[in-house]
Amino acid sequence: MRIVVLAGGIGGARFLRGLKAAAPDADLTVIGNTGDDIHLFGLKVCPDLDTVMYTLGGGINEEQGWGRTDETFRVKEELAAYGVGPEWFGLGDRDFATHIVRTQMLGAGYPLSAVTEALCARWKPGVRLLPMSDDRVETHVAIDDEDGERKAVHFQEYWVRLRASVPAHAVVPVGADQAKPAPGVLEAIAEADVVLFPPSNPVVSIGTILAVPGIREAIADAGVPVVGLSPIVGDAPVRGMADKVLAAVGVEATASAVARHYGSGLLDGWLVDSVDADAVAEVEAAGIRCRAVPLMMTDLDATTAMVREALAMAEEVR
Ligand code: GDP
Ligand code: FO1
Ligand code: CA
Repeated sequence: MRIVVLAGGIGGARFLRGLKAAAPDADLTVIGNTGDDIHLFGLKVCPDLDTVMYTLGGGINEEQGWGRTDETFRVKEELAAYGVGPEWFGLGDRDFATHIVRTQMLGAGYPLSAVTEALCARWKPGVRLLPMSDDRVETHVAIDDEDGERKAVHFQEYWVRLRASVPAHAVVPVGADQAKPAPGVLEAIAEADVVLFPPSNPVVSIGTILAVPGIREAIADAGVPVVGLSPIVGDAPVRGMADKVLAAVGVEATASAVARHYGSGLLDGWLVDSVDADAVAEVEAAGIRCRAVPLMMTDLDATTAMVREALAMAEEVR
């Protein structure tokens, strides 16, 4: 079975661990979000691609969910001693090596998709990890600064420095409208038997991938089951601040509103957590098959069970 998964960082990566366990013989292609990418100290950092790669390859800091295990911050300290920031973004020494290799290869002319493949040759994530695009896309967030002036900041500045503590007026994947899907993306979708949306952020992870022209259309045209899982449980994100960016696109932070935001033109099936059983009827009324099951990825067994429910729903709607 060929399965395509659209993934952000932590939510996507943890889901993929369960998918590998639930479908060990499946051919898995992951289309990763690159809208979170940022250039720092002259280096290209791809947080969501790296989170998937490190998580599936055994190099992730488990507690944090991003960055490397056994990490040190000597380089960051030395940069700070020169007064060179930003200090609010924690790039560790081991992680730096990834960004150096990536930036060197990009400078030599390799596209991001080829660079990602080369990095994965070390980490062997057990999936084919494709960036959504080789073209530069950077998510920016419109906020009001201290003087009440509207300005745009990079998504990482909004998320990591500001901790989404101020309202997001708009979320813009800058460059997405001109971006082309990376080589292999549209082909993988066209050849897929199932497309899954893990409980990744619907706006800044999956929404950004869908904003690359051609990807949404390819999924809708593939004629295969498209099944998603809610990142919102009990009217709040399980982790992070997805409610803040959902508000920016006018979507309530509920499991039902997120499903209706994707819409029946895209989604065939949707899983909500057991605590959100009330949402099932509303989602089904919108033309999307829905069921309430445990959706907390507390350990691999729970995650695997959750993935099995998603695959079962795919068969039901096929
Ligand atoms: P990011 O790029 O690191 O923010 O990760 P993703 O976009 O892939 O996923 C983030 C989303 O995962 C958040 O909105 C969380 O609510 C959701 N999430 C994290 N852990 C869980 C979980 O155990 N269950 C569910 N249902 N959602 C989760
Ligand atoms: N997230 C943080 O909250 N603080 C950090 O300092 C931070 C550093 C960082 C470095 C590399 C990397 O791959 C990811 C990193 N993240 C950090 C996570 C990441 O930027 C965000 O959680 C996601 O992009 C949000 O979707
Ligand atoms: Ca992300």
